[in-house]
Amino acid sequence: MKTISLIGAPTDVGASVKGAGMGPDALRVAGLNEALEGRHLKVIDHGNLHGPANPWEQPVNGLRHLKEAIDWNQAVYDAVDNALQNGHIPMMLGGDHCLAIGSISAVAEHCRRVGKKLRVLWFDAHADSNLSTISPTGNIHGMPVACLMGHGPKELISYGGHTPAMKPDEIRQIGIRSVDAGEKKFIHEMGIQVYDMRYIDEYGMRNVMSSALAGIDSNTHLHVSFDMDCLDPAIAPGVGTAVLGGPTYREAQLCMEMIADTGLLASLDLVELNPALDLRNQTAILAVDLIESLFGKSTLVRM
Ligand code: NNH
Ligand code: MN
Ligand code: MN
Ligand code: MN
Repeated sequence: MKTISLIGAPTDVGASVKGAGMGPDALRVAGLNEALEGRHLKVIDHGNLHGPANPWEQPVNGLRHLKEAIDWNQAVYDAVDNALQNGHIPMMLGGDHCLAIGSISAVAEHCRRVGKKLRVLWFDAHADSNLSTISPTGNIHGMPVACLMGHGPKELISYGGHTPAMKPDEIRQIGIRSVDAGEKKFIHEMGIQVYDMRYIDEYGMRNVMSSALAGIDSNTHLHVSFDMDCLDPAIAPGVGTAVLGGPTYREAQLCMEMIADTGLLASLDLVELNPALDLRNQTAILAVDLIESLFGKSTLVRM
């Protein structure tokens, strides 16, 4: 039986919209633990990590709340590292997406340790590839991909002791539809594979997922970093930075089911859920529904 380590990281220090810090508890209220147990998984809920309060300051040198982001990511790194060393599947419940820096740094370090290949699927409306010099906001939740590729403040790019934490060919971005001008240049320079919404429209989600999963094998550690704002705001209103025109419910389910079919999912981030902007916890309930599919729940009738 697989064991899931739930790691709550209740902070919004990486954002400028308040509320993502309530995400972990909203997911628990929506029945996350019970849903996972229903998938025949053992669940260890480690509760919520502790870290600095959000000072709600303006950016300094293009970075908002750098010190707080460093501390939160260290706590996430340590907790995810611990779960992986214990052979568990860490599920980091954000919190804003800056926390993926610590989470994926720990995952990448684990892969180096055990000799596994890493594949990260990054579901998001945004590219999260900003640098302090080009970010229009200074919000660190817009920078985790750049940090993981070794571009960012030194404390944020060296958690595992290896910089860059990961290589551009280890990540696939899916659902992207809001990219800042500087990010576009960075993505092209790095050669990151992006399945933007236009690509999804033209080729269909099935082809996108087949392509995003191409090349994985039994020695691959599959990590999903799921920003709830990836989804269309019509079904997921509880996010701080909603962007029109995301994947539908069925498209999102297909993504989850195709990942489940690989049997290789080994770690997960569920981030950017903002209960303060949600309607009767519907976005958290949707997240739990999608996570069930990610762990093999299926409506398939065909044999
Ligand atoms: N690109 C914008 C920024 O850097 C928005 C980032 N917001 C997110 N990213 N929610 O996933 O500020
Ligand atoms: Mn994001
Ligand atoms: Mn280590
Ligand atoms: Mn986003």
